[in-house]
Amino acid sequence: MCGIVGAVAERNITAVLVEGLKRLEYRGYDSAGVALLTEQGALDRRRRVGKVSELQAALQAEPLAGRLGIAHTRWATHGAPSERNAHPHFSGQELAVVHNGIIENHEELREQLKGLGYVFTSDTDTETIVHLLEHTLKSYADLADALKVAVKQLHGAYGLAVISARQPDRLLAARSGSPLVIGLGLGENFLASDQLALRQVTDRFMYLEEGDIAEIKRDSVQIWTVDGEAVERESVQYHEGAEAADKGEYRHFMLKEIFEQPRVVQRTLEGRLGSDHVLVQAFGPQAAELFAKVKNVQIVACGTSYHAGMVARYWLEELAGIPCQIEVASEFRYRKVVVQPDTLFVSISQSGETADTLAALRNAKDKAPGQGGYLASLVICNVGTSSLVRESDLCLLTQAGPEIGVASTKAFTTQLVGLMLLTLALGQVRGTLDKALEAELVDELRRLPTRLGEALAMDKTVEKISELFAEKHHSLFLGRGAQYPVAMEGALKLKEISYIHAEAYPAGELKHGPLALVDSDMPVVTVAPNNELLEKLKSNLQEVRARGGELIVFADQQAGMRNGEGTHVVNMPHIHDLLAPILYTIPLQLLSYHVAVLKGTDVDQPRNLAKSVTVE
Ligand code: HGA
Repeated sequence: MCGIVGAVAERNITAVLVEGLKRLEYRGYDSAGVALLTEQGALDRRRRVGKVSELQAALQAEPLAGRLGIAHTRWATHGAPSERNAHPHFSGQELAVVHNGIIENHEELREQLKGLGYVFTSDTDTETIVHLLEHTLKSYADLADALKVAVKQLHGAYGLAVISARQPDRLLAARSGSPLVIGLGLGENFLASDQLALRQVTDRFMYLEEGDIAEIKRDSVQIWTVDGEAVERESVQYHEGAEAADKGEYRHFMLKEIFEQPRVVQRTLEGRLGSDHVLVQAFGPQAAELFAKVKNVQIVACGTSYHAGMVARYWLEELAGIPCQIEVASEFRYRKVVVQPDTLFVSISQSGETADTLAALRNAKDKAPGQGGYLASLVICNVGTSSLVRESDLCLLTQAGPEIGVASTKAFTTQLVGLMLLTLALGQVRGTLDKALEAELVDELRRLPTRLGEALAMDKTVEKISELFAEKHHSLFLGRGAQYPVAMEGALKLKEISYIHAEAYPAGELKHGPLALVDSDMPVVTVAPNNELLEKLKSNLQEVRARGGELIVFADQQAGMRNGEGTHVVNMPHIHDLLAPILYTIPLQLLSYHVAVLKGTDVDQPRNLAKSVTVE
């Protein structure tokens, strides 16, 4: 959520830090700040509430230059978004810290440090870190030594970057629960919470692991484990072009990402399909052996990823004959669960750093298989270097590429593709999936990018329909079967970016309550399956029309649904029932996008939300 950027170089690095922040802005953006060691050898900072552009303006009005610096975009967890709470935080004039995460024992530390005479100037948990470190420096003169000792007293999660005016040749970093990556340059080195921030300056990266502490100088990097043991971390070359952080011809990142879906779905399928079957090895060398033992699946995820998991439950039970349970991670992690023998734990996360999902995985791994624990863990994730990927036994990486829009789009559809591959692989290995059906679905998956392109071509039709929402404050989304979670995802998108209250219901539940809300001010959006549930759904729609509700129906062109008074039917390309959830997501994404544009909201950075939720 928050973003960290740091640099140590022989040139002025202000522009590098600010550009890095801009690239991370999508993660969290209530305030931003930068601290530099100036030519006079003192630390100075600028902090502003709002977007990075506010900070940029402040830097233009009052320039700041230096060769060592740290910067931050904040998404407040402790203390309101305000200038005094914005990072970097100082202890005296010689030590500065930026922090991602949460220090759980901050109250206790604050009392202790106040007792030692430290004066707090913010309400953040982060400020306790900088004073604690200042205090530790009194006994351990070297910054790295002091940091190693100080972090031992922190409970919670952190990614930290530290600079000191007394040791002007180094940038210090510590990671526990929040990702950090070192960018390696020539005679200069960098640090960030996401490599995306640094692709402007380098394509060589070194990922810190849990507990690592790093001392980064212009021409060297030294890393220690949590126990103080010196370690080497492999450096890797990043290949993808830096264009991902660029909107190109599109007005918003969200729209660009919606239109990328045929390509990224194609990429997610690449190398994973045989002629008539899914390649099980795509899940890792031990996958076949493990999958053969799976008797149950437990899915855990948050937000949009949770909706992907809900679709997968229909697939896993129908296609692979495997009982499947699904729960949101923030609940699951705090609940005593009874684990059925031979249950595969599946997590889903775009970033692979979602704090609740990661905590759920760690809990799940507490007990050994056979002793009340899970058989194994598998993650469907978009970031190969993330904590969830590193800590799971198996993974399937989606190939969505960086997703900048806070409202998830291409991450969702590629997750669905990953989950369909998982379903087919499990069914295949366990012998519960009909071979002819597998071949048919593999064929359909190959055609899916084309179908998605056809759905995108309906953009103008959907844009026209979005006008129906311009003056509305509430709406209902209906679906049945595996289209119910698609309706939930459609409602979430509309809420997130247009701030219209939207709720999803399985269409059969309408008469058990929500029908009371239906009137001409409540548009009802329906994703119609083209299966045995269609006739039942048609009756549900009659119930809405009879109350004067305006209907927007996305239906298969072969379903025989017609436009009528108060009923707007959008004909969708024909697709296999089982893949319909992926296709029908597209018009719902477009609908929320166009409604948000009409309403004039901040599409890519909706209020109160942040990407990659790395705090609880
Ligand atoms: N707890 C710190 C940092 C918050 C954060 O990492 N958000 O994503 C603060 O509130 O400033």
